[in-house]
Amino acid sequence: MADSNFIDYVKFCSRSGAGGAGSVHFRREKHVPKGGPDGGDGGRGGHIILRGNAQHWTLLHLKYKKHVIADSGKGGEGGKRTGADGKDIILEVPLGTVAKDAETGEKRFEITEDGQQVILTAGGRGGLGNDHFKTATNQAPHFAQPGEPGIEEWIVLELKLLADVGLVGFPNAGKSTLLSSISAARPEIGDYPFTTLVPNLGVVSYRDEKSFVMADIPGIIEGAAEGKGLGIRFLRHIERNSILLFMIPADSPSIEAQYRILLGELEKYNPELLDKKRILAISKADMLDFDLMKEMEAEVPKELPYLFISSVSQFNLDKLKDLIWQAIHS
Ligand SMILES: Nc1nc2c(ncn2[C@@H]2O[C@H](COP(=O)(O)OP(=O)(O)OP(=O)(O)O)[C@@H](O)[C@H]2O)c(=O)[nH]1
Ligand SMILES: [Mg+2]
Repeated sequence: MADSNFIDYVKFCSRSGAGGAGSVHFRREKHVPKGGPDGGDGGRGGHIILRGNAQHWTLLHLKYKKHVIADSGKGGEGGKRTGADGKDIILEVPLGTVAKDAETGEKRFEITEDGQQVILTAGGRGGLGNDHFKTATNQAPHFAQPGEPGIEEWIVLELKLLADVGLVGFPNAGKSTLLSSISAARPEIGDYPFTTLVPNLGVVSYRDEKSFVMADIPGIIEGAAEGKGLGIRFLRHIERNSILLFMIPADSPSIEAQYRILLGELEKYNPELLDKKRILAISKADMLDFDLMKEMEAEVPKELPYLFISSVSQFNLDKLKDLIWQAIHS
């Protein structure tokens, strides 16, 4: 089975703490019979905060958290003492985590750096103590501000993988096989469609200890944008990749037609995906002889660099790495 511990979507209720109430208090000292107001401010309610952590690769650790609740701030006290703030709750998330409002689907922010902290749900402000409300006409205010309530909201976190190259292809094109032959990743491989159900990442080492990261995602088919096959849920993983490697098997009836279908599905999902650099790998070239390869070259789309490759015979895999490396770094 594919790694079912890969969780790239979680939904939970996020509740920040209420602010503490401001205090109504008057100074009492031995020789000051009618002391002025000295009620302190209430403390801030605890925030719910997201923090980027490069050691995390999935949202699995948040899967069973349905409610995340921060403490309220404490009330202010006499002697202008401010109440303690409610404790913040910090959720560690992998880089590439996008926070959204679950009800509207609206994107709030994205965590892209290790240690980056962003407040997801802000704690309520503490109320001001009566000390703040003294005026010329009211020297002894008997009121203070209440604390601001906390916020309760449903949040969705989605993970986009941070890879340099994203593999795009129909099921069975040989994407997982390529990843396993040029990296240490061991995705499942099968001679049936939709072998890959969750994305896999692999680090591909390149000349002189250089490397890049490749993402193998489930195959997409015509109509994916309308939910066919596994749909396009996984396409968000390639939104962050700097280049796209299209993979079409050499035994396809028409390379050009398949390429156009894939392109069309990407465009329907997010037209910005078409701004990325593309490379075409015509896979399973071990099934072709040299003459057939020459013949097929005529019908390969000319708008992008292409290579015939074979993961089985290792044909052109080094050249493919060169091409990818150049595209990433140009
Ligand atoms: N002859 C040949 N067969 C290959 C090559 N690469 C992959 N295959 C075969 O093609 C089939 C599909 O390979 P996968 O790597 O699972 O394909 P995929 O694109 O990951 O498929 P999905 O995960 O279903 O989207 C398997 O039976 C592989 O053995 C190749 O270079 N040559
Ligand atoms: Mg696969």
